[in-house]
Amino acid sequence: MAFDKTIGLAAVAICLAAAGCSAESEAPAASQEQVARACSAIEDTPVQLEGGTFAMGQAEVYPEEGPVRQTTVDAFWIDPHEVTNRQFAQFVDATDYVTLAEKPVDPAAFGVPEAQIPPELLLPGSAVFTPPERPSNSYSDWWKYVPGANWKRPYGPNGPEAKGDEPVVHLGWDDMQAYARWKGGRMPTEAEWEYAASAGQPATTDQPEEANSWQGVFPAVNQETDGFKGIAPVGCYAPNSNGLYDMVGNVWEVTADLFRPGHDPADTDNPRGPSENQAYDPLNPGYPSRVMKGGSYLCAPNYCQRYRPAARQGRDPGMGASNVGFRLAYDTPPA
Ligand SMILES: [Ca+2]
Ligand SMILES: [Ca+2]
Repeated sequence: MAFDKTIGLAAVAICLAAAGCSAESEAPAASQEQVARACSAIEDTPVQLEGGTFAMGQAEVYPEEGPVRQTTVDAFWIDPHEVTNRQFAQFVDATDYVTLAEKPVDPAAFGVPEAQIPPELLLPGSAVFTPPERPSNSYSDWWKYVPGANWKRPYGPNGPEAKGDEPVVHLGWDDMQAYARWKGGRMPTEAEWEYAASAGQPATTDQPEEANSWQGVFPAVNQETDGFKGIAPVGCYAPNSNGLYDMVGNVWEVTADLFRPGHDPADTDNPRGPSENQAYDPLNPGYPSRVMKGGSYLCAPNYCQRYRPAARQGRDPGMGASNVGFRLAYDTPPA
């Protein structure tokens, strides 16, 4: 299945409803009140997980996360951390690959006459979190389509370059697939990802201390008591008992499964999500959204309590964002 660079309706609304599209966005600055974090260099070697059965899903938080059902996954390997800019650069150096965000947008993707599309929306770019000055409950107030934003320049053309040890962002589904093929891996299923992230621990609604999330009232007040206002390098927080870093928080991680609100209670043996016909993302209707997991540095108690293994949302395959990344799974021991 191949997707052109499509921009979902939700993403279009982001830009049309916002004050406009900006040429750059705010790069998170260090705070004097930051908690110093000891970020350790982590091996890239994937971790082997035994198969097992676990309680997948979570009840009584968000309706799309239930029902809870005992789910079995076979053994697999998984990356110990989110794919980093350093790793993605190795792929690009070897293949000259050009990501979706670095290409002009096809006007046909909008589904409206081209004359109605602001020209800047057709420039290469991506969705960047840009904190509003005032409290707001509308995501169009903090997401902006920024021409020139891509994995190399996560905050736009005038922002800092991507740092090698931070997770790669602003990738579309095809970009992630291309990297996976080159690397000899694949996207994890949602069940594999959640099994790896939950690591045998019971579900909780507590905001985790060992994860990069948001402290304060989102989107206006970021207390950053966890040490990072924006993306953190991988490995700044303690790993889970599977030896996996930043499963929860830092950046959302796209999985192989198509999205549909809620789990199929009968699909419990190595589930792979709904078929294309059954998939449906209410936030992005008409597009084959993929499930992304674990929340990001933007998840706060007052807005997005998705700093949990069971947390899931749909992700438009045609456009990345500044808080969405991925990691790979493998069926055989990686070279
Ligand atoms: Ca944070
Ligand atoms: Ca993550």
